[in-house]
Amino acid sequence: MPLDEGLTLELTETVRRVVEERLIPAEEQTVAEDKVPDEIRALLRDLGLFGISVPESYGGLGLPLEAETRLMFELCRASVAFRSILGTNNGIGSQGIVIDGTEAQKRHYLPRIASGELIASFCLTEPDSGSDAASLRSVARTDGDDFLISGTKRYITNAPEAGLFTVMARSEPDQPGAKGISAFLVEAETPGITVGPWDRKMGQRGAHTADITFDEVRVPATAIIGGPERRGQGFKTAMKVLDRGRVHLAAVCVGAAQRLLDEALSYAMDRRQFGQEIAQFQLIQAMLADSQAEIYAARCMTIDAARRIDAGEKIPMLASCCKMFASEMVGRVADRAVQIHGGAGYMADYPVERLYRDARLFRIYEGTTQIQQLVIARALISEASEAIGR
Ligand code: COS
Repeated sequence: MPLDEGLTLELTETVRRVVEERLIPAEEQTVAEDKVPDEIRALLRDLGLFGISVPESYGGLGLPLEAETRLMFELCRASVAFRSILGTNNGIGSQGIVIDGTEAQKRHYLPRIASGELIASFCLTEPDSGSDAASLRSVARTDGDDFLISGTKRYITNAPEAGLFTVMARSEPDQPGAKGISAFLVEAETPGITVGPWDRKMGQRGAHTADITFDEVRVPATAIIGGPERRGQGFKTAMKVLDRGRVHLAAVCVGAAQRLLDEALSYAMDRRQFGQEIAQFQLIQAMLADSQAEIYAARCMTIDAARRIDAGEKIPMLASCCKMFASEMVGRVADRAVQIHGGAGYMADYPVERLYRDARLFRIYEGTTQIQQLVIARALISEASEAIGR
């Protein structure tokens, strides 16, 4: 049984308080050290936030996606680095197991993922395979009953901390594209794995990504998500994981945008020019109002999509709509927040300078805006073709 509504509301309220009292005050330290402080990590673990989406029967909170998105609206008012340390455990690192895993895989991994003891990462992207995910070149060669995985994965979130990788690799060399790919559960301690230094990024300091190389990493056939019978089905697992992840990410964007608007409003009500608070000027008001309306729109879309997923609907097209709209929206809100701050918005003394850089990634990761457009348009054309019998 998932947490009941009262407890979920209580948790959301607690997260709101923790954001104000602990997370926002810890942002500067996180940036300076490029690392989320250990005590903050422990606090988030104690709240159960590493297992929001893991079913209760496997030690998680088992929240429906709608409740998860509401939590993200709150949590992501603080630097998204805090969300990032638990994001893969709730999303791309665990959902492959939750959606397609065997009972044994669920029992073995999910309780430790939910508690935060085990960090789980998702390895799809490669140096030569980003948007065109089905072109990935990592191979999983059979060797007796085992597979030997070789290849390089790139920009892997939480790789330096991870104990478990979901690795998409080509197990069927004669099958081109998506069909030849399997999803493997690979423990970080397995010989042959090298995690590179963490990447230097434009923003989101404290959230770590790194390259990983796999050199003949031996795993049994039972490491395939769903077991040996799901061999060759890994791309579909990855896409299903991303559908849910894109709605989660839209919620992250809503939270980040709300923070930017809060900062902009507070500055506008404080800053005086031409004899009055700049918030009294209609051109400033227009920027505030546009931001508010767009945040509200993204919030409604995200909740609607989450409810549909909770009800068992398959909605890849709507998930892409959410991710595209919300990530583009937070880009516009960030731009206006800097504009409202004027020269101060360009200075590192004010949080909007950093939040603006942090927001830039949302339009890129977990599928660029252009990939979301492609998914949306393809779905429209396919539905219309079916309707007219083409
Ligand atoms: N759910 C289930 N199955 C899906 C699916 C989904 N959401 N999307 C695609 N599939 C299935 C298709 O049905 C198809 O199976 P069949 O051949 O049996 O019909 C297979 O997967 C291949 O799909 P498709 O032909 O659409 O693959 P493409 O190579 O044309 O492209 C895109 C798919 C571009 C949408 C995909 O590569 C993508 O999302 N790229 C972005 C990757 C990304 O987000 N990376 C971010 C880093 S990971 S955090």
